Amino acid sequence: MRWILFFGALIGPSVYGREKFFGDQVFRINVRNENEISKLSQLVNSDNFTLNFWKLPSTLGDPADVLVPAVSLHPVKSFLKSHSLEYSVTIKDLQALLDDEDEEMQHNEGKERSGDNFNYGAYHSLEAIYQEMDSIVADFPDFVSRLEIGHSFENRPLYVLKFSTGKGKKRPAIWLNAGMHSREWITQATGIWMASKIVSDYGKDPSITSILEKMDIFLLPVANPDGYVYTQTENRFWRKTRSRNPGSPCIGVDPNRNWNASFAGEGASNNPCSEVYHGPHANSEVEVKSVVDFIQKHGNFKCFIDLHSYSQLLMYPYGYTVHKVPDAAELDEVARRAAEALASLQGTKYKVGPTCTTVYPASGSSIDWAYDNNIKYAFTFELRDTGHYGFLLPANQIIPTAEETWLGLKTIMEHVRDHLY
Ligand code: INF
Ligand code: ZN
Repeated sequence: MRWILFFGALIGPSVYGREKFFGDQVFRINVRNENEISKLSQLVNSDNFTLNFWKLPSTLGDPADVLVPAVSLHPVKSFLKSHSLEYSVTIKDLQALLDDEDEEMQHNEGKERSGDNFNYGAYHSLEAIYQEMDSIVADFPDFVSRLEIGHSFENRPLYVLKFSTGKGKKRPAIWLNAGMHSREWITQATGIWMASKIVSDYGKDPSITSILEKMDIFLLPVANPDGYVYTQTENRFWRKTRSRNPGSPCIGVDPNRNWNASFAGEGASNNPCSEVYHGPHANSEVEVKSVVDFIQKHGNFKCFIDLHSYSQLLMYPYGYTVHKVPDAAELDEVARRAAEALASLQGTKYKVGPTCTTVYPASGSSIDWAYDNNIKYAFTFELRDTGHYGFLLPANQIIPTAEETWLGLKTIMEHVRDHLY
């Protein structure tokens, strides 16, 4: 059922205006060696195919996932064949998956408009997520507060939930970040689910209770609100911010290359049209600068967790160099225990390691900045799945994903609680 035009006015989010992907497919391209990676980079850089890479090949040899527009299917296939690059089609009908997702969202928003409670097993508009944040604060006023740490480029508020039992005392703190890459919808959904999990389990789950007796938790469920709205109204696969790049028709900066950690180093691009464009200078993106300023002003953060999707990875610094961080052994040990805890629920397997050798070099990333600014326990989760649905993870996997991720997160937060420095 599609939204119908009443007297010219859309009665729901303008999904009608959203870009269509009829006939588009997603290819998984296997790269086995340097030579094949360099062949693939020809494909990446050739603008006559207008490809959108969902996942770049990793140092470990994991394949690349690329959205191939219908018009490019034939020429890309012949390119791959002529370069004897192996590939498979992981999503045969992208628009069909998008239609299913739209259908589900409209159906759910209709139910909520008629008074149903917030459905944590569904994807939501930015407004609905912000409303749910407010109702959590309203239900637990002396435990949860809402902070506005700044505004996005298009002037949307950046709302953070602060969970504190310390009666205003500044305790060592944990930062939970989600939705920095707007198309990674499972992360915003997991973020708001975690808010509800914390308030429902405090006082019942001894682990979260003990963590909150010693530390404060700050949660930013939608770190890139402009991008998130854009994925709902214009292009579902938008990754970056929506800032304007003077002198370029291309919009946005990759917020995970904009942090002041080997800024503009390897694994970032100076081309505003690139999905990994680092921006004109570190913290150029107000969405990044707002988090940096808040954390620096607070001065007592010990843990920074950044939720991304997809690939099922749990990574720690560095992305900007192959050199190990001084605390590599400890971070690796904690991450492996966290991945085990995560897998204990439904067997979901995560790979663990430093960003640079687990995926690829990446400068200017959030966790590298955190680590180099004395926030020792810095991790990135790449949530479900490993490419079957990719960014279009069905809503029925939201709660199972959030539940398992929570076990991994608690493992990390318990370690931080017991190893304050
Ligand atoms: N992560 C990749 C990225 O290109 C890999 C990564 C993770 C780099 C963590 C640096 C730090 O940013 C995602 N995942 O985009 O969605
Ligand atoms: Zn991401």
